Amino acid sequence: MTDVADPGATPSVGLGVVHLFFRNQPLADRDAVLAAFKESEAAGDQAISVAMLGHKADLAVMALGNDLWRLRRLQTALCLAGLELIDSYVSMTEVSEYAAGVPDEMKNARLYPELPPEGKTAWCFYPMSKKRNSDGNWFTLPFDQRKELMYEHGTSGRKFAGRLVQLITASTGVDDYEWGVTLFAQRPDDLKEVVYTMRFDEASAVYAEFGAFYTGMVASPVETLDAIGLL
Ligand code: 76R
Repeated sequence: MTDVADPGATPSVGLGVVHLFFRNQPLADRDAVLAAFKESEAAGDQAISVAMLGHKADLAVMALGNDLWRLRRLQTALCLAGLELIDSYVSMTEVSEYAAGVPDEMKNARLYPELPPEGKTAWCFYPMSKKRNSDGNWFTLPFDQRKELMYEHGTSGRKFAGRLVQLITASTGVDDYEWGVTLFAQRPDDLKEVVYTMRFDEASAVYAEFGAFYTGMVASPVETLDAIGLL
């Protein structure tokens, strides 16, 4: 990571994260898009490219770095390359308050993940919040009860060990939901199965609210641009 000058653009711990969703455009400039990825990588950031399925987007770029100005520069470069930015999500890496007791190594993997995980190219992203309604309010539950529910959540999640990596990034106060959920899996049906399985955990069944789901395959920028027809 390079040194950072503006504290207002630098999380005191962890990394800034931006998920950018683009539609390919007839006049987009392939070389300029590839140069934007290179510049981001050279600056020490991670920018993961994903070839998306369906109408919601053609290309997703998930970028992580400790200087939000650099993330902004990547966004600018991709827009100037002629891609149309059609959706986005802003968040930051964090260690969940329910994981405060885990070993430092696990905390570091949450705060400073190295992405993408090898062999896990099936990808999805969606934002989620915990309910704050009269029929269920996560935030009025005592901490011990929330911790117990998250323990149940973690236990069902660990059944997918080896098949799937979750990256939860926090967005309370900076985007419309409370977290961004990014999943990297071996197979597309792992994505479906983990989300379905967790629906039965009380923390999700009673308290979770979801935004739009996005799905695609992680690949190198070159492969991704080939796949979306930006030649
Ligand atoms: O960090 C850890 O691995 C400790 C256990 C754990 C925490 C604290 C954990 C494990 N999660 C945690 C926090 Mn998760 N997770 C989701 C979703 O579809 C849904 O119902 C929700 C979307 C999935 C699929 C998933 C998978 N998790 C969180 C939080 C933050 C809550 C907070 O801080 O208040 C959210 C929003 C969330 C949502 N979770 C796991 C998984 C999986 C697969 C695991 C096991 C991970 C592993 O063992 O590596």
